[in-house]
Amino acid sequence: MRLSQFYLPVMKETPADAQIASHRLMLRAGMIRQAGAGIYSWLPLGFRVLKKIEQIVREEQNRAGAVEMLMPTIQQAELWRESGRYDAYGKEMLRIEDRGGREMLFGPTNEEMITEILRAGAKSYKDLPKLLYHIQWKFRDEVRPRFGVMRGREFLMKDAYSFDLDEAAARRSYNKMFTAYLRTFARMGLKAIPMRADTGPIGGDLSHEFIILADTGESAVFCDRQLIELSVPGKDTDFNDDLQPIVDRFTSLYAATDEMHDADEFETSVSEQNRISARGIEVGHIFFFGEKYSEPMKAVVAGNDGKDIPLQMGSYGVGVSRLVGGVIEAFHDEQGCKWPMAVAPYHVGLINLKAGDAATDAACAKIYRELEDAGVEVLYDDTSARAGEKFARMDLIGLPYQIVIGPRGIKSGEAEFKRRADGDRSEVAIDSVAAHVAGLVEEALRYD
Ligand code: 5CA
Repeated sequence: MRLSQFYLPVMKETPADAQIASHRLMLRAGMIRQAGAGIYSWLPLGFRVLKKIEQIVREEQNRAGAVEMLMPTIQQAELWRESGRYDAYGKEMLRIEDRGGREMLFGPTNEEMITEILRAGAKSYKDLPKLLYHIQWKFRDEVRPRFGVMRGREFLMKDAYSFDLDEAAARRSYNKMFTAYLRTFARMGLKAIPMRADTGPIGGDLSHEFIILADTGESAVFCDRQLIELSVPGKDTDFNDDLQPIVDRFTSLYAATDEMHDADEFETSVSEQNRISARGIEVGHIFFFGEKYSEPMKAVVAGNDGKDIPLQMGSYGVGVSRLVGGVIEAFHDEQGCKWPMAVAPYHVGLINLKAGDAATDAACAKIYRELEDAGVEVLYDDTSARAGEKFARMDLIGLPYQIVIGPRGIKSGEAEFKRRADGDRSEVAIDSVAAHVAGLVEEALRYD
């Protein structure tokens, strides 16, 4: 992509009302534009990161055996009356009336709708288990939308739902999602720690929040330092195996959110030097709630003996749009973002220091083509901006690698190569820089 063609409205000033780094940087780097309180447009650069995160979530859901579908954003109040949540959900639910006076709502979550879908289609115990998910915009009329996409009113969520015949089978589904989440966040470069959590308006009695530690996080959390060092299950994990040992490994060490914290247990079970009391960002939340929805909504299947079996359910959320902010909180400096390769909007930034100079243009065009041919995603700064402005802009948007080409380098046959993560710079021969960088990108994109 040529920058002259792209839309990248970067801001030089720091936006006054943005309190945390990710919110400031997303505005400054032209990733989002506020449309209303807690509602954002995703500009081209931000949209690319959102899509990369969404795709990692999707790949790991699929690997775990979940099946993708899509439910609408607008739901009927009727459905929510069946579960009793239409009134219970309170002011967080955005209620709408259509022209016929029918009560509708913008979905804050989809337990009711998916239960209705299974109720209509699954008739026999032979139709279970099922594990379904979608990635869809939600709306919650939050009291305090803040921190940009971190706590929005409209936000993108992956929500999965499991349906099983008994509690033991439901636990197996829970364990699949638990394991998939460990992998999902690790692929984005994040260390997300599963913590015992409160279930809130979703309900149930078994629940974990996946938390990344960050000073700007909204939740107070407590955990054992050893959790940070645990290695995440590899891509050869067989999701049809017994995953309980994996779950046990992560849940045997102390980790709890504020609401579930037990100060006495924390002190007795964790040695003093391993105790972490910190703040965290909730990037995922999983629940097992048995018959909470299937019972009032009469979602049953016929068992082997012809008797009705109520569906045992769980639900599993990932904050896809929140993760864009979460990754920035984990990877940035004063100058801007420092994207991990897996979620970077482009892999490489190519800077032309003298656009309009025939030799420099030709050298850049050649490198640009070679990189694209090698499958590398390149943002080519072919604009006439000054060098200083180009460097600052490239650091702000934080692409992992930069290649800089100017008349001086052309004379000596050298390009400058810069790694954004640590600022390391080196000279690479212009003729081989594309192949060299393509190799590094490929390596960085490899994962276990
Ligand atoms: N139905 C269940 C699981 S599918 C559910 O809705 N769970 S949740 O309420 O915990 O939301 C799932 C995830 O969505 C959270 O872990 C969080 O990462 C994200 N999320 C929740 N509220 C917001 C919000 N206001 N802005 C951005 N992300 C949010």
